[in-house]
Amino acid sequence: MAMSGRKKITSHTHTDADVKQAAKYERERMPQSGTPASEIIMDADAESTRTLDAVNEDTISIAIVPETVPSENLLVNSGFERDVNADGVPDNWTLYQQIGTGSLILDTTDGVKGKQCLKVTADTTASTIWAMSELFTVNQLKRYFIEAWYKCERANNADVSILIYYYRADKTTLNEMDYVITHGNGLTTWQKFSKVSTATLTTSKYGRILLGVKTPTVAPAYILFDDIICSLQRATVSSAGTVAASDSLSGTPVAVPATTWTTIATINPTDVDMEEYFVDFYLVGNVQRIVHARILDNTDSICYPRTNGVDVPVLTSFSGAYYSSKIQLPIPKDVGGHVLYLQVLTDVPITFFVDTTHWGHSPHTHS
Ligand SMILES: [Ca+2]
Ligand SMILES: [Ca+2]
Repeated sequence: MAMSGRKKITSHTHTDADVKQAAKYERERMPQSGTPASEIIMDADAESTRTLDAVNEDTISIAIVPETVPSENLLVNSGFERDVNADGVPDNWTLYQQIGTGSLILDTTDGVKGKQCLKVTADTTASTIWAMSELFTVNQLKRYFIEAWYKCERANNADVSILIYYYRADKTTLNEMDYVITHGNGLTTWQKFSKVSTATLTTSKYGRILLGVKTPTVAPAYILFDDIICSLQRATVSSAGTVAASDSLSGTPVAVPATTWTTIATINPTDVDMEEYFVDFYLVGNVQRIVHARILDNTDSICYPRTNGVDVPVLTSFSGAYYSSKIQLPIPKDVGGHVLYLQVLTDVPITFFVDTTHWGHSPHTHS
């Protein structure tokens, strides 16, 4: 996990070699261009990142989920440099002859990056021939950044096609598809095309990229592909998409019975492409007491804070003249579109006023 590299950077005992190694590690984890994670971690914002890590890992040990590391390319052998079994076909890519006949081979004489690329050929003008990637896991309603380099045998042959298939949980039932480009006109020089695709159906659990030659105007025809990216979409700049929302102090007090987790505020995050979410809340109670507090992600049926799958509610002490307390709870994942409940538990009945502020954060970026 990237966290091990990040911990090394934020240590106060690291050496220059450690920092260089960790920075290299972080760069290699980000196949897309943009601000390397290492810059974010080591620049002036490092203090806030370190504080967050300390909260997550050391104080309450919230499990880090994949969504919180820099987005990675979900494709295996995305540059077509690997052919371990030396059969002339790039490993991890499969021929799919949807209509007619064609072929899928390695081209060892060209490529936009490295020494090799993929060559997909359609034999006739009726052929639709694809190279299919391995399956990768997708999350419902999340956005995926797809980018591909391609170079056509013939210019303006109306044959460039790239799409993403989304599958149901059984990995075989096609649930929805999204064309990145279809019947596109390409050139005989390397071109790049990119798109953000959304898994719109909640039942879409796996994805796969298809690179193809679709019913070319003149045939046979081939298209070269190289340096393909499909990764979870990130914000365009750090914390882009953040929408801080503040709910004014509740005019209606909420009566919380003893020994029952009770919802005292409902939160609807509207941010997009964030990696983590924060809920600040200010409670005023009519009893001087210690209470438990947590966030219930009602969409995922998971409570935060949590560690190793176990809920770890925070304790807060109400003291002072107004029996008040201010708490911040981090949620280490993208909860955009989810419904969050702020809940408290007490051993005696208490009536609360609550004021919440909440916002998303995106420390890693996607240019
Ligand atoms: Ca390559
Ligand atoms: Ca092979």
